[in-house]
Amino acid sequence: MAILQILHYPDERLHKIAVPVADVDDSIRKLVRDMAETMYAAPGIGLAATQVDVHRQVIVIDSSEAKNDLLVLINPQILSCDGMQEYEEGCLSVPGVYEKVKRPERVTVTALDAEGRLFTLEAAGLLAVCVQHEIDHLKGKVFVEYLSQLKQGRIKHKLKKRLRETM
Ligand code: GNR
Ligand code: NI
Repeated sequence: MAILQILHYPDERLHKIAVPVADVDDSIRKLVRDMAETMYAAPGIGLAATQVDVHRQVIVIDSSEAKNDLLVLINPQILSCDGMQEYEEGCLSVPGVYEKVKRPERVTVTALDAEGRLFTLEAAGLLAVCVQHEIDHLKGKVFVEYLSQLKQGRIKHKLKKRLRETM
């Protein structure tokens, strides 16, 4: 297993569009294991392949308290969503920034698991937030893009400054 390097906003590679996985093979299962290790080590409750500069539709999530419920979503598709909730989001690609984002409260998603089997997930609350946040990453979208231009500019400035200081 390996800990992968996570891209930091405003890296333009975070805006690449991930392509679907044609075949869930051993190389994809290795990517899933490495992404899970990276997510748990961070620690985070989700990670999209885009964040580790792999532009394939692969997501890992574990929003359980005990950190023992790994969810793997390959080629996820949102079938339906309803309701609305506001949640203070964070992102491993935007360290130290937490901002409220409004999203649907419930989503129904289909995806392939690590064995390539199709399944349906009905998510609500934090899990629904996380699923939507990760699917956005695969589409090249970072949660700060839901914020005002003013806030986005401030966040870019802050992260670029921090990057300079740690070099
Ligand atoms: O670890 C994470 N926590 C989190 C909290 C609120 C809303 C979304 C998230 S996802 C984030 C990990 C991450 O950046 N995934 O892309
Ligand atoms: Ni994120």
